[in-house]
Amino acid sequence: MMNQIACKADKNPGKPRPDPAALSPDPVVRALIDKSLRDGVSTCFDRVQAQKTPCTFGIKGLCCRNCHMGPCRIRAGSPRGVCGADADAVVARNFLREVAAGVAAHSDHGRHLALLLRQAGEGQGDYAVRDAQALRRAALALGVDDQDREVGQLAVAVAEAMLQEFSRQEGRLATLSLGPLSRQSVWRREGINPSGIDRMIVEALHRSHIGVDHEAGSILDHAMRTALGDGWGGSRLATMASDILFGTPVPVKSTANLGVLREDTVNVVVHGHEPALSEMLVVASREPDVLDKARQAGAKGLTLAGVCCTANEVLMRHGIPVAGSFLQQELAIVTGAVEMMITDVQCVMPSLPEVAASYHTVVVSTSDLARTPGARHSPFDVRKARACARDLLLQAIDCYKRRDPERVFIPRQTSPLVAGFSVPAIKHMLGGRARASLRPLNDAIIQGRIRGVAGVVGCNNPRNCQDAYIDTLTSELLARDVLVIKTGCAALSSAKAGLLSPESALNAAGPGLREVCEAVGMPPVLHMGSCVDNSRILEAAAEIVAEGGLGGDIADLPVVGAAPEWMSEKAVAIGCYCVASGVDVVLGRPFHTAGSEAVETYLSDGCRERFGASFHVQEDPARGARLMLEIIENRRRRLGLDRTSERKLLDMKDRRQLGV
Ligand code: SF4
Ligand code: MSK
Repeated sequence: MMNQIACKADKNPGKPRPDPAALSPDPVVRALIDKSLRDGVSTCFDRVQAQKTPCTFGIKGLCCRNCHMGPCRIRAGSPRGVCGADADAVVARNFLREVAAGVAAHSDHGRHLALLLRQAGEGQGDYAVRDAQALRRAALALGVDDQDREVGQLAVAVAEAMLQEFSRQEGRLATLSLGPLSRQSVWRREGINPSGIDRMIVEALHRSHIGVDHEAGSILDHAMRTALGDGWGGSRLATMASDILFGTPVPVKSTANLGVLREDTVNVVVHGHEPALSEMLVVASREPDVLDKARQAGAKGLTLAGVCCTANEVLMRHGIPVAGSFLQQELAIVTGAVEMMITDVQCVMPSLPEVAASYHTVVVSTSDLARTPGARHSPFDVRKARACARDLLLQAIDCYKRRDPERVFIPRQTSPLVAGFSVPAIKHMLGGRARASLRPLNDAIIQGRIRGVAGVVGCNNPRNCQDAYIDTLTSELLARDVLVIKTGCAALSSAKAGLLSPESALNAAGPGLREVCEAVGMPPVLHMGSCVDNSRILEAAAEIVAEGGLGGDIADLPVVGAAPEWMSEKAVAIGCYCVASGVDVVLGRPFHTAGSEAVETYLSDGCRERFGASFHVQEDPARGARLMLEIIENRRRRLGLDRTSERKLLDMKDRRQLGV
């Protein structure tokens, strides 16, 4: 019997204000949706009702507005646009543009961090290299000679090498060499090696301009190429630069859900994706004179909390509490207890200032590329980072005086969690300081105690019952002895559900997984970071291959990915680079590609034949879990691991006999 987390069905979908119980299993979310209704505030949970019936052309990918002879809608009576483009070309071009936008978002984040790393290396501003080991690892990965270079010089050289990956005009990305050799030959064979990250994005827009690339297969090959430039390029560089500047995460305790906000403190919520400002806000929030100012304003202190992936960044490195995931950004303000929401880029709802207008909250935008009408714009100057961060906190303290206690309601529920599982941290956990290694994990998978590894990632989407798919899937995989790794808002769903608490996760784990995790002191659900940190999942997959015993390629490993409640274009890019890297991906919601059989066939059978992995759509969480288990078991069968073997410590001779 599958352990399904249920949302009550909305019995009256036509009514404008839905029953909160239909929208989320999380009592905190339900209570605050109730409050939003009482306060007369509209949130995404209301707006989605008005958008219940999406455009049938849009949902199939059949609407083209790439030139002004259109827009054209492809349908039975008019199977071609004015220019002559057919359904396959239109759907494929729309898909490619989604991938390009997702890659652009992740990679621009990576570029900003590479620029910040160069500045830190030059000794300008308030940032410095915090993790010299991460710097040396990055130098090795990028082929930068680290001999006789002091840390600052090396940081500049590494940053320059990173920036070259964006602008490279010819030849393949250097960071592709971080993939297993067998995978590199698949990319070469299939002609999808990306060159410079920016060049791939530009080419995606060029190819999908009117009158350029009209062949679905060729267009989709470029989608895969561009996406690889994200997973092994832009996102990987973002993660590397963050680790160098702010430290490679190690396990850290914290708490999740809106109950982390406090009635007696100034509450500041950071929101978005890039860690530069939020890191400095962490520093400033601990400065004695800032805390004195908060006390002088009548508060007992200052609480810094996060939503979305900025939350994940400061959680992973500092244990800053998590207020919630993507769908909780408006509800954080609805508590009436948030003085300031400080936003940077991506996943920031433009409705925030309107919600804030019903309370005393000030919404601040800090990036010149992300302005929102109604938000106070306070551009973040990385050269004066600490001063900017202090100034924002002092403004937030000022807002506290305007808080109306009558409007405050903070549901008390919170969940304890442990996060901070970078690949070096996992290796250290498994093998100790002297023998840090993934070997014990590979051995446990070979023995069948752990059946495989599942990456459960991506967003929340108000068209789904929030968290329900993610929570059901995670519980079911754990019960079937699958190690679950998490990033993004999917990690925050599990945090709220208590599954990032090692004790609760161990209770939910099957006997084999539990035994291994208890023996090595590792939780069965590992939070690996933000959306760009999906690159850590690729890093882990490559290291599992290198460790040996589970085949020679990522497509051989008993691993599988899922994006149960995804919504963003970044998730489309992530899905593509995972599949092109050999990881099957289960989507809880379909792409907008149903209008073209050729495109759907490419993404399923075509990808399977060429990359050894493909996309699967399953909208039911219990069936989604079964599908993921089937994928894992099929891969085990191909490796000859379909029988649970006697418990045996493998020596080198045994490993050789496994045909590694
Ligand atoms: Fe229509 Fe072709 Fe222009 Fe698209 S590119 S809007 S299909 S004419
Ligand atoms: S924040 S992209 S809603 S995971 Fe990275 Fe969450 Fe998805 Fe944004």
